[in-house]
Amino acid sequence: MKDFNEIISKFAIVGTVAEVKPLGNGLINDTYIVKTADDATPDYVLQRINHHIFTDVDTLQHNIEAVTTHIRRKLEETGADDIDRKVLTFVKTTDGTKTYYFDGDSYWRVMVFIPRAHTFEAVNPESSRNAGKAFGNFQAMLVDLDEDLKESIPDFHNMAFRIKQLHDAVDADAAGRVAEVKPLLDELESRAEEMCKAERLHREGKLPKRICHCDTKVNNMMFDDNGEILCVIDLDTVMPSFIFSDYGDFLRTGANTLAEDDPNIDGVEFNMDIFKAFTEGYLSSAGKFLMPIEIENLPYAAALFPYMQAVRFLTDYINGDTYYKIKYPEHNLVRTRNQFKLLQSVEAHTPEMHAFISEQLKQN
Ligand code: GN1
Ligand code: MG
Repeated sequence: MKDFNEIISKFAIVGTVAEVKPLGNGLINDTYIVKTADDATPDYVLQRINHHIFTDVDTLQHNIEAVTTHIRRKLEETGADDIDRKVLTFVKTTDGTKTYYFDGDSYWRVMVFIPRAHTFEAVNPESSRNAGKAFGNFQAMLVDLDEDLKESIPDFHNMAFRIKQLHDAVDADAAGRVAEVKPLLDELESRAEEMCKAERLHREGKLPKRICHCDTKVNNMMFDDNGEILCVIDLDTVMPSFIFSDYGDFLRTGANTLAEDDPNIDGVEFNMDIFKAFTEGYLSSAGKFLMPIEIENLPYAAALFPYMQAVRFLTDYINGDTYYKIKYPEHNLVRTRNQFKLLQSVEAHTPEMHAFISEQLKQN
């Protein structure tokens, strides 16, 4: 067990640490809440950054600082209230130079805990509409960020790259699991070319990259007591990407009738009420900067993310579970089947999605 007090003492926090406890259920970093003794001082969130995944922590924290500073300035300009609950605040080290600390083994960072805020694992149509508005607004605020952010994980949402990783895993067959998953592999393979459409359009100069969140899972949003969105959290993957990343990854988690690892595969469906509410919210704030080609391809984005996640989970299963935290040996396989079923349901609803979006555009 790490000496948390020692680590926290490297950061310029105010107050005395009373208690440190695990927080949340991310699959990548380790997160703790740091409670301070006095009600007058804020509590904090301490995170050990997974530097096997985020190998360039300096770039990572640079991106996060650039984005949070820019958003804070935007909120100030528009006269927003309660700004400290609407954007994350990272605490500098005591020498004032960095927002992370390396203890010789692990990288740590500290942010101010946002009080009276909640995260959820599931959403309803109303919270989805708010979420759509919030993620659209997040992208809109960053449209004029005057800096080229680097990718904190190179090729993170590059579908062609993810397929190549799957192929490499199959060739190595490190855990001897390939034979067992052959039918799934065939299903994924048959869609590979179609799913690389975004990269193709980008190469042809038709589709831009913009700064996106790239992990818009439902539980990466903070809601206040009234169900309104406060802010978007978990900014590790903020980087240039296609807007499909944020739109698609929200629906992948929010519109799934079950959790992404629920083994009841038959119960997995794409919830069109969530789709409609989220899309309405998203277009209301992002519609003003989106290009027609981005809007036309929103249904493609809804399919792309369950597909990409199925490819990533299956790759990890074949590799012998080296990336995602698992709770039991078949966990990544269950996740893959779940995401594949979601994809099939998205495919069945695609014409309906196009029709809904056309209707929305006529009304706006
Ligand atoms: C990871 O850390 P967490 O749970 O927010 C992953 C996402 C996946 C997600 C699947 C850096 O996110 O890309 O969509 O798990 N993040 C990284 O649940 O790989
Ligand atoms: Mg998370």
